[in-house]
Amino acid sequence: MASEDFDPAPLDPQEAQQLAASVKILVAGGFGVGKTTMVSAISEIAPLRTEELITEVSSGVDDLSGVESKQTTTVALDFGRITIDSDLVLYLFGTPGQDRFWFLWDELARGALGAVVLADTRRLGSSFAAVDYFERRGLPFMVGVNCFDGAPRYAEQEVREALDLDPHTPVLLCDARHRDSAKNILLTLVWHLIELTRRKPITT
Ligand SMILES: Nc1nc2c(ncn2[C@@H]2O[C@H](COP(=O)(O)OP(=O)(O)OP(=O)(O)O)[C@@H](O)[C@H]2O)c(=O)[nH]1
Ligand SMILES: [Mg+2]
Repeated sequence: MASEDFDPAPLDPQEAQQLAASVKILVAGGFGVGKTTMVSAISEIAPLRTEELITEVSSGVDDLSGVESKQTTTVALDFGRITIDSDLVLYLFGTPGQDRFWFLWDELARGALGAVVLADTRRLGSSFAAVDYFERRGLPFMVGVNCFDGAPRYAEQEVREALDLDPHTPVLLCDARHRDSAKNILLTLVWHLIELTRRKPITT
């Protein structure tokens, strides 16, 4: 979805009331795709980070190819918060990216309404597992293609095909370092959740 196509219909009062909530959102994706960077860029509170130095212990255990210059990695989670408006506050939980921390994902995903899967075009495959995880769990998600400097640029459709995404799954290019770009990603996810609710209303 190109950002210029992003023109959702306004919420009716009932929808606004349904959404008057604190919403838990996961920021997921492969190792080093920019999850911690995005949560930090957008959080209005000092983000909680659990970064540890990547040591020799990692070599042979974690796949550092393509991100050899990376010095720290998330070992538990990132946490941040953003107020979209008076009715909607998003609580952001960034997942750890390395395979050995997969066991934390189920706990982190509990209660989440949706997810952003970040992808790096130099290593798209590193985000397959996250796409697969949310598809299997039935948790709505969108893909944010984090445009690293010097990384190949692909059209949205090419990324969609490479990740074998459902046609309704939004795909948006972004720069995880920039607040406005990160906010655009989250707003796109929120509108995606609203669209899904419109197709299949929440029953209480
Ligand atoms: N050029 C550029 N660098 C970025 C971007 N996003 C993140 N980085 C850098 O890439 C590195 C990795 O970012 P992180 O935010 O730690 O990635 P992560 O996905 O949280 O990594 P793990 O938690 O280890 O899986 C950091 O050094 C960032 O400064 C980007 O959009 N462009
Ligand atoms: Mg991280």
